[in-house]
Amino acid sequence: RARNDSGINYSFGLWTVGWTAQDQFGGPSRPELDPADSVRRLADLGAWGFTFHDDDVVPFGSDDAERTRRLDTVRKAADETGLVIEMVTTNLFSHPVFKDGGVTSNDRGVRRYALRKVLRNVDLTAELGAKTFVMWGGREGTEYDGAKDLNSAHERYAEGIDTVAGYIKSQGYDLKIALEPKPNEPRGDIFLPTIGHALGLIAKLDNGDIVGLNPETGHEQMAGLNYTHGIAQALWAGKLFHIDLNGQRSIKFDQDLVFGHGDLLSAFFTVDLLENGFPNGGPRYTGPRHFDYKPSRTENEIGVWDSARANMATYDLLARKAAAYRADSRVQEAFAHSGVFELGEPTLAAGETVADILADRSAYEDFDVEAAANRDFGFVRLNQLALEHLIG
Ligand code: 3MF
Ligand code: MG
Ligand code: MG
Ligand code: MG
Repeated sequence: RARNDSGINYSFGLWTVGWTAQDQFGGPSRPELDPADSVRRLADLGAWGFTFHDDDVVPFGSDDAERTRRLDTVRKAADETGLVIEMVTTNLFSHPVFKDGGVTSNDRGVRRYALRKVLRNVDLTAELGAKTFVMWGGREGTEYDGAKDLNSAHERYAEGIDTVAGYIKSQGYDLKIALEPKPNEPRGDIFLPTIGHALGLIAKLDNGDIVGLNPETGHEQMAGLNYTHGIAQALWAGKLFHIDLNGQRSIKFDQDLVFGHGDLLSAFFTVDLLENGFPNGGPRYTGPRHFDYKPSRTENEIGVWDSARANMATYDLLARKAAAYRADSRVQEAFAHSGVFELGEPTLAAGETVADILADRSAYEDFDVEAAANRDFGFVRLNQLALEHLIG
């Protein structure tokens, strides 16, 4: 059920507000939060759901009794507030045992240990009723190209994901895996650096039907790529299972800014796609609007909750503006002028064969190349209308 006024299902990772703000050059600037308290605070702010890594709730190395006790406090907070535990993920990056990766570590013992940690977490995810299981391979990668047999590394990555997906099926769990691409950080180069790379790996899996993507705004932008294009291709492929929304300002370290605090125009088109779909119809994203951001290190607990609220407020604003943009008759006319609807028409007519187009003189011999080259697509006018809706 939607808790906030806009009716949009917002969700947060507990590691976002819970980040104690340590970085490469300095220690924590904030105290640890109690995860159950964070759930209650997020509920007060109007969130609909939350997500977490195993280690966000149960510190690494806890015994079974401690694990049960800690998980119960979060489960109770979810029950009390009505917040949905919609996704769970595994921390295969913090402990130094994973310094060369989890499922692609050169050390086979580490790979087997990583698989056990993931499989245990799959059981927990199913027990909690979450429907998505994210796998971000933050340490799966290298600093040096000679450090791994890169073919074996991809074989082991596929083996690891297939083993987990096969286990989900064998247990009859109603659960899908969502891979999260990222180009670098913490490794110099991470395997599955972009949405496209991950789609390529999924296509090779035996159990790829239950494996899709969890693309993060900033991760694509760190590679100089277009997030909206990326999630569009994932949608087209039927693989957009989940999303990590945030902000990033150009190609640099992973900033995890509030959604919209990076490339705002790009954020507008992301929201336009998520809320309004493709202009010519097609697959829609139906999952939660999930934020994976970090309250900046400069903020204390006031800024933590202000920034959490800012993600939802910004998304709400953009959703309203994107709705007005689509409803504007000038925009619909500009779409028509620009050929946006024309692109929805198949290039070959119904029943037309390659032989037919080869015989069609109007398609080539008699085609007026100069006239077509002179066409005004009006993309600038269309974009200006978007901008005016965004900032007007
Ligand atoms: C790192 C991330 C991760 C993933 C998380 C699973 C710590 O850049 O984005 O957050 O999102 O591991 O979703
Ligand atoms: Mg990030
Ligand atoms: Mg991140
Ligand atoms: Mg993420």
